[in-house]
Amino acid sequence: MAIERTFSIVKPDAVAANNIGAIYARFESAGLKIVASKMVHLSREQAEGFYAEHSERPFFGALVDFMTSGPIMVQVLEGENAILANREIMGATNPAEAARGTLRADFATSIDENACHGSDAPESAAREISYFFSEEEICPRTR
Ligand code: IDP
Repeated sequence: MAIERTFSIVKPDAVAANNIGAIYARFESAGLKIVASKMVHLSREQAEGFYAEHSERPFFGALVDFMTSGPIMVQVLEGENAILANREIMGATNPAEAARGTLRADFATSIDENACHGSDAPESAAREISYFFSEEEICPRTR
């Protein structure tokens, strides 16, 4: 199986609810390794750039408001099929549709405030990782 890297965010709602550790525990217990991590408070420009593909959607303004409402944790996860594995750990975008035991079922309150982000493909993972991290900030495990 392929070892991949994916990009992940613990969104402002989940940071505010003190769920950083609970969410990181889900990644680690699923075998994903955190190889880079930091807390940031996005500017509007950073949030708009990150979600540029959604700029024409009706919810774009609310999404930027939410993503700049408080600090977030950004992290790079590494492991076998990490992109799909993380999407499965997260669950569906709308927590009302998310499978039991997923992050969004357990920690999200609405589609607008849905606790976490995870890249959906290798191309977006590479782009999103480089949006937040330099190569020097990523620390592959040596033991
Ligand atoms: P994803 O986060 O599961 O990959 P995307 O479709 O890429 O979902 O949407 C990005 C984010 O935009 C979602 O996580 C959610 O916060 C927000 N979003 C998506 N669709 C809607 C919607 O219909 N109403 C409100 N917010 C939405």
